[in-house]
Amino acid sequence: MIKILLWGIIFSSIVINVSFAQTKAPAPFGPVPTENQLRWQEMEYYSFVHFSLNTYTDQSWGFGNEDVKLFNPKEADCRQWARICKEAGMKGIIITVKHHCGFCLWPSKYTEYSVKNAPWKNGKGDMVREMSDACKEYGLKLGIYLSPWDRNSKDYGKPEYITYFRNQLTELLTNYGPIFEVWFDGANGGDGYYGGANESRTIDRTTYYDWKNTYTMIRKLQPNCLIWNDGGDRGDLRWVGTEEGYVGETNWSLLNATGDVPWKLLHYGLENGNAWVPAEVNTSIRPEWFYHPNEDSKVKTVPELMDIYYHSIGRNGSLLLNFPIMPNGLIHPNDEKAAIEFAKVVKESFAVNLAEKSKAEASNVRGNAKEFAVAMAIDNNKDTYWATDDDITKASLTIDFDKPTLFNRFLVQETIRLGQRVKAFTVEALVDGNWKELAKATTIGYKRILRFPSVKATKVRINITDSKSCPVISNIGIYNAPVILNAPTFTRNQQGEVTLTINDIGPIFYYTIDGSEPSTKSMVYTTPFPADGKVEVKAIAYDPAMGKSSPIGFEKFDVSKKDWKIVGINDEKANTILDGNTSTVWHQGGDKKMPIDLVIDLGNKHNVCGFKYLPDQNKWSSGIISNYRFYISEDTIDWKLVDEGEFSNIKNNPVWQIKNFPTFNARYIKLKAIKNTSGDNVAGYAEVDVITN
Ligand code: FUL
Repeated sequence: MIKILLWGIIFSSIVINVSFAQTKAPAPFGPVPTENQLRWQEMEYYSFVHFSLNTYTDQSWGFGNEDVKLFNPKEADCRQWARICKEAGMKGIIITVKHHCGFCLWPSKYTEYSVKNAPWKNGKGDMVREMSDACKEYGLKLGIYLSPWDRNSKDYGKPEYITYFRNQLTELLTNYGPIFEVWFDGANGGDGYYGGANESRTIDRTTYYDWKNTYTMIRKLQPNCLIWNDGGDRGDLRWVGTEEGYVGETNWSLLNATGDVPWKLLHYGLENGNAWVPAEVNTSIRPEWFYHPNEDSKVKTVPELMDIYYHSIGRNGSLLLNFPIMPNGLIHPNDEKAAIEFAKVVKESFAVNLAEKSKAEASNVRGNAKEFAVAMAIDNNKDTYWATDDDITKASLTIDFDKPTLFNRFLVQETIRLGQRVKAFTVEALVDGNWKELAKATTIGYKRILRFPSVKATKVRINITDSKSCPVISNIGIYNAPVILNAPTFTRNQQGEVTLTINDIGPIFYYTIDGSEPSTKSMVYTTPFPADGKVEVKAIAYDPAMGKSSPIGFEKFDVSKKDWKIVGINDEKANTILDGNTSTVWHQGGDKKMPIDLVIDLGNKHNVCGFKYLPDQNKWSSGIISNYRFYISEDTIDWKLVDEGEFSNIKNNPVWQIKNFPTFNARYIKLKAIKNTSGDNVAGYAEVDVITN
C-alpha cells in the first residue's frame, strides 16, 4: 500500500512537471513590438489633415515664398475636423503643422513665416492649439507632421537649420500635450525660396539631419511618441512605398535596424529582420493631399475606401487617411459623407462574429492546457490566445457552426506581443460534406482579413501550413459582410468611344451622357458607345438580385481628340498618349537631351485654359516629368509660354497633374519636359489632355 502510494506520488509529480513545462506560455520569438508600438497598432485607423498656404494657391508643394497674408480661414473649426474623425471611427489626427513650404500653423518663436503674421484671427491664432483642444474634447490623439525640408528657411542645407528644426520640434512637443506620432516626410525636391536665395539645395539624407540626436530629444520630451520617418534613420514605423493606400499581401512587421530600405522592404517588410518596424498605410480621401476645388467630384467612393481598408488594416497595417482642408478652414461635405458612410460599412461588415462562442477544436493545444485552448481565440478577449506546443509549426483550428452558415470574410490575429510567426495559411470550408479551399495567404501579424465570394458552409478551418515557431493566435472572426458594388469608371478612346470598366461580376450598368443622374431607367450599357466632344458621362452598377446600386461613377471629357496628331514624331506608339488608356505609355528620349518637347496638333483652334498630364503609373520607370513649361501656338512658328512649374510629389502620387492658366486661342500645344524624377533624359507620357472653355 505504502509502495503504491509512493509510486502514486512519484508519478503524479512527473505528470505535474511535464504539464507545468508544457503549459508555460510560449517564449517571444524574434523581435517584438514596444509598448508604444502595441498601443499604436491597436489604434488601427487615424487621420491626416493637410492644411497650409498650398490650400490657397492650389499647389501640392509650396515654393516657400507664398504670401502669409493668404492664410485666412474665416470659418476654421478644428472641432469640425475632430467630430468628423470621431464619427468616422478614427482614433487620432496628424496635422501638417509645417509642410515643405515652411509656413507654420503655430506661432513659432523661431520664424516670421507663420500664423502670427497672417490675417487669420489678426495674427493671434494658433491652429495647433485649436487642434490639440479639439482632439482632447473628442477623445482623439494628436500627431504632428513637421516637414524636415523647408523651402522658406534661409538656413536650409546649413547646420544652423538643424538647430531651427529642433527648436520648432521642442515647441511642438512641449506646448501641446501628449503627441502620439511625429511624421518626418522625406521629400526633397531641391529648389526653393530659401530666404530669397531662390536656388536649388541638395542635402545628404543620410547625414544632414543627424536624426540620432533628434530622436533622443523626442524620446526625452515625449516618451510615448512614435517616430515615422521615411527619409532617415529607422523610426518606429515604416512607410509602405506608395501613397495609393495598400501594403503588400505579405507584410512582415520587421526590417533590419540599419541599412537601406528599398521599395520591396517598405512594401513587404523583411521576414528575418532584426527590428520591429510595422507598416503605416497613408493615403488621401482625394487624389491629392491638399485641397483642390477640381477634386470635389473625385472623393474616393465607399467601395474604394473599403478596398483600402482591406489592403491596409486587413493586411497587418494601420490606415492613415487624409482630409484636405478647404480655404475656409473646413472639411468638404463630400469628404465627410464618404468617411462616415465608409465607417458605417466597416461597422456593418464586422458586426456579428459568426465564430464567437461556436464549437471549435484544434489539431494541437499547448500542453492540452485550458489557458491555450481554442476557445481563447474566439472569446473576444485580445489578451488570451490559442497556442500549440513548441515543436508544432503546422496546425489547424476548426470552427463548427452546427448548421449551414453564409459568410464571406475571415479575420485572424496573432498575439504580436510574442512576435510575428505565421508564414503561410489556408482557409477551407465544409460545403455539402466536402472541404473546399476559400483562400490561401502568407503572413498574419496583428490582423489579417481575407475576402472571398459568399459561401454557405457548416464548418470553417484555418490551416497554418508554415510558421517560424509555434503559432499563437489571439483572435479569429468569421463575418458575412454586406456586398457593395463598385462605381463604374470610364475611358474614352481617340475615336470618342466610351468604355465602362467594372470590377464586379453580375450587375447591369445604366448610364447618361447629358449630366443627369443615372437610374435603372437610363440607357443600359452593353458595348462601348460614342460620346465625343465635351460631355459628362455618369453611370451606376445595379445588382437586380440584391436590388442595390453602386455609387455614381462619373467623368467629364473635354474636346474631341479625333483630329489630334503628335507632330514631328515618327513612331506609331506615340499615339498611345491620346488613346485614353492610362496603362499604355510612350517614352521619348535616349537620343535627346532634356529639355524634351512634345508637340500636339489639336486639328482645330480651341480656347485652351489648362492642360492635364498623366505620368507613367509605374513610379520606377524613368520619364516621370517633374518640371515643365507649357506653350501654345497658332502655327508652330510663334510659341507663347503660358505656364511653367513643377509637378510636385508626382513620383509618390502619380495622379493626373492638372494645370490651369488664362484662356488662349490655339491650335498647337507644346509640353516641354525640363527635368524628370530620375534625373535622366527620358520623357514619358501615359496621357496628355487639354482643358478648354
Ligand atoms: C508626401 C509629401 O510630399 C506630400 O505633399 C504629402 O504631405 C504626403 C503625405 O507626403 O511625400
